[in-house]
Amino acid sequence: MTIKLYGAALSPFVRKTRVALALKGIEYESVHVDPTSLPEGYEKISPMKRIPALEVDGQFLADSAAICAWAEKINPEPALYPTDAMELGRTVWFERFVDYDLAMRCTFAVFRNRVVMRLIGKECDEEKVQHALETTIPPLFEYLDGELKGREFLVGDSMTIADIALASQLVNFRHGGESVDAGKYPHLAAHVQHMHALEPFAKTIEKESGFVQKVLGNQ
Ligand SMILES: N[C@@H](CCC(=O)N[C@@H](CS)C(=O)NCC(=O)O)C(=O)O
Repeated sequence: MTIKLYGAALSPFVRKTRVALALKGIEYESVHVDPTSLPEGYEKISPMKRIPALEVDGQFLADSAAICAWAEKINPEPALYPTDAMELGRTVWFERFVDYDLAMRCTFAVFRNRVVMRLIGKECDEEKVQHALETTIPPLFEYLDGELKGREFLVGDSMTIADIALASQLVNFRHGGESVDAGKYPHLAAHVQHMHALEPFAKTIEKESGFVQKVLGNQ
């Protein structure tokens, strides 16, 4: 099987996919695709022209959720999706909540302004960042904190794709110079600390942080 993963470093969705593939021991070739300057014909690979996308023997899959679901079937161990019906439903819900609602605020408001804008030579809209930090992020963190109370993982007793998706978005929050306040959200802060210390997150964060610091230091 020839597998190619199209994407770029710093994308939380690409990182999520890479972590899942690494945990499952699925090997692939990394193809760098910058979403701001896509290769010609990329819409054939990803109809909405987003990263990540996967190519398997000439067939394509777009979206991190689709790629991770594929990986689960290709290599079921370690299981990242529960077998119990309600637990599976809750895992899919948290993955979606994190990839859309949390991403909108932590990645597309905070990280994009603080890091990506600078990377492309534009101004950071700090007002947007502050609005996210003060208004739109707190209710989501509160919800996640409540869900993690007394638990190591979001669903069941082992790591699922929901934990990986959450930890991946919070890497971008961290690159944006922010962290989860352990005083306000102790359970969420403990979860992120635990997840970010695990491989392959730890090494990835170290590598990416060096790059982000360089970008920010060059301003
Ligand atoms: N739901 C998608 C989101 C992917 C996504 O938004 N990727 C960003 C990079 S972080 C992208 O490609 N943006 C370019 C665009 O939307 O035009 C997934 O989970 O893969």
